[in-house]
Amino acid sequence: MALKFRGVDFIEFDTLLNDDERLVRDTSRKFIEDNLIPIIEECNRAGRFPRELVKPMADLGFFGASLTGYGCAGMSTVEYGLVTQELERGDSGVRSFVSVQSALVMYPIYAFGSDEQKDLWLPAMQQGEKLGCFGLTEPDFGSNPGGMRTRARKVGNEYVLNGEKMWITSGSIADVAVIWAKVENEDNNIRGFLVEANRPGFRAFDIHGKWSLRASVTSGLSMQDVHIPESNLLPKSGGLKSPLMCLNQARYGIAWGAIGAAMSCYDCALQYSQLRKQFHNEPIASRQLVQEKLAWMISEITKAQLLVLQVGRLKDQDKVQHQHISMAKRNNVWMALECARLSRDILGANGIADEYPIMRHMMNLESVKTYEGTHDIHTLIIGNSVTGIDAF
Ligand code: TGC
Ligand code: FAD
Repeated sequence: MALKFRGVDFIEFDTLLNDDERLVRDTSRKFIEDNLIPIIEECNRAGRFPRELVKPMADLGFFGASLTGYGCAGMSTVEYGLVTQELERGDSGVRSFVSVQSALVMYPIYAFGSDEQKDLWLPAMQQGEKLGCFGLTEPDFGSNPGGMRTRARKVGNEYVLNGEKMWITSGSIADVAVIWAKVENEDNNIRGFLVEANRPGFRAFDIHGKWSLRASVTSGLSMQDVHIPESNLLPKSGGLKSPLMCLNQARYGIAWGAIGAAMSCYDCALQYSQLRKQFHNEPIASRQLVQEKLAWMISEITKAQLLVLQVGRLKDQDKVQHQHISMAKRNNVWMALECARLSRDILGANGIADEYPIMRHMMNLESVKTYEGTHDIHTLIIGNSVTGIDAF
């Protein structure tokens, strides 16, 4: 039984949005409803990224949406957040693709790149003609990227890169990878490099057997004596702070995206509970235990909306701090995962079938809880912020 999404707004949250924000949200919602919802279960089963959506998403301005110039849409950060909310209501994997292209590849080129790099890559990436990936995590360094082993050595007017990156979204479909490496002859300073996928010695291989983010490509990257010209160094990058600045952009989008996944689960469970009858021929929605689950979900979704909207408003005013974003990512992804579990429960056995979106969201959210800083790493970031004590 297909249940059509009806939107979720308990406290007239929409009145906190301006006309432009509502327009962006509604346009994104319609796009997802018309183009992603009809194919996502097939993509999830097949483990297929819906590449056919790249061009239409580019046409709607989804890539580099909050950047200005280079053909980018120049959206406010709240508008960009509403786009990611709608994308993730469709599927976390498709939102992941957009997050990486926008926040983790276009943003570092925009923030740390030379004019030549920006002119070369940003318009093509905005158009979806070129795709990117972001290589920070390594097989032995996930939560602690500062320990990375990937090295760059300056030799004449080139850099030579060696190392391994792991769990890289869009790795094998990317035309260019933003690779973070320690520069040996620069005191092991962490710098960002643009590595084109066709460079000799660069290899991307897909990670198979995922139970999560099946509609997204996840890869490992191997670099063996990859020579790149010095013009491929992101000149304004330097230190671990640079990749962490990119993560702030992406974590913010995830905090909105998770609300989308939660809305999808909640609205499905609510509609189902009103239709499903057990005992006395009455809907399960009439039972207190079911209502408690629905009340918990709508309360948490509403609190998550208010939290991320405030973080977005601060970001638009250039007042946001990274611990604010950590709180929104941590809370909203946890909240969404709990909503997925409660919604699955309300659907009983039907909850495990991919006729409904819930189990797919639940599996996806397990990755979302881990990537971009695990739930517990964000706990420690907030703990550090309030106590001043580093407990990593
Ligand atoms: P630490 O000494 O604390 O920090 C190093 C420097 O960075 C500054 N800093 C930040 N700056 C901007 N934004 C942030 N969020 C920042 N966090 C810290 C810090 O002030 C310091 O600056 P300075 O000037 O003193 O040098 O570094 P640490 O090595 O102790 O690590 C701290 C920690 C745990 C917070 C950090 O390493 C971390 O966040 N770990 C989690 C790793 C992570 O999130 N990886 C994500 C990989 S990408 C990904 O998952 C993409 S999934 C995409 C998708 O498919 O959607
Ligand atoms: P670990 O760091 O080994 O952590 C394992 C457990 O230990 C976690 O529960 C963690 O919270 C806990 N832990 C670690 N340190 C501490 C501590 N000090 N105190 C308490 N607990 C601790 N990375 C990229 O660079 N680019 C990408 O595009 C990308 N895409 C991804 C896509 C997917 C589908 C997934 C699953 C991951 C992706 N990642 C990517 C990697 C992701 O960022 C890492 O998985 C994440 O940072 C956690 O690292 P880890 O998996 O090595 O776990």
